[in-house]
Amino acid sequence: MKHGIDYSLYLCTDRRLMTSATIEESVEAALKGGTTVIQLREKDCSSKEFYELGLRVKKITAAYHVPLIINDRVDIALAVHADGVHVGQGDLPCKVVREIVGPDMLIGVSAATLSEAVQAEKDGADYLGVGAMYATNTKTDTRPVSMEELLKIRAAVNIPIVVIGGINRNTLGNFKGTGVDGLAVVSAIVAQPDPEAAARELLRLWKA
Ligand code: TZP
Ligand code: MG
Repeated sequence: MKHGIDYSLYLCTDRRLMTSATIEESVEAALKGGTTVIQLREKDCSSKEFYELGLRVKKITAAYHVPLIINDRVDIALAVHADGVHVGQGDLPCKVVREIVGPDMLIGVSAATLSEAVQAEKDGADYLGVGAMYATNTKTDTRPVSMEELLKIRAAVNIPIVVIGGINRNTLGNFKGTGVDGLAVVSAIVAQPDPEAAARELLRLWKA
């Protein structure tokens, strides 16, 4: 699962914003719409709940042959046999995560600057989440990333890049031709009245 991943449409879950009754329904709708990577992002749940949810979501993503990435929690990623783990600049350092998870698990790193991006690649990251590209209400502690910085990052690293933060049907066109590998979204899928249709439309517009 680690190589040949399609990063085109990368969904981060958010139970506070979702229009679906459950995370599982939200994920499955996104997958039906063609979402290519799922990141399970849980901020306020117990380890046990996160673990059990992770096991249930893993079954769903596996049925669609789509990688499951766990946000922040290396222990949960290992426990549910996720395909990867995603860490921010305030989480365990990428180098340490690599020592823990071994060579085969995907590691994604959030980067908002050129130096963070270069360091992440050096430390064994498999892909980068770069943002926040635009203002977003989904996450409060974001740092803005300019298009200029994104292009510098793209030129400096060889690993795949997904852009995040305010990515939706109106903004995605700005990333065409930038060399980024995909779009990472939260509200543009999970908060929509029809998340499946929303995912399908984002993918269609991105590929057009
Ligand atoms: N990291 C940087 S911005 C962000 C995260 C998790 C939230 C993106 O949410 P949305 O709803 O796609 O703007
Ligand atoms: Mg984090």
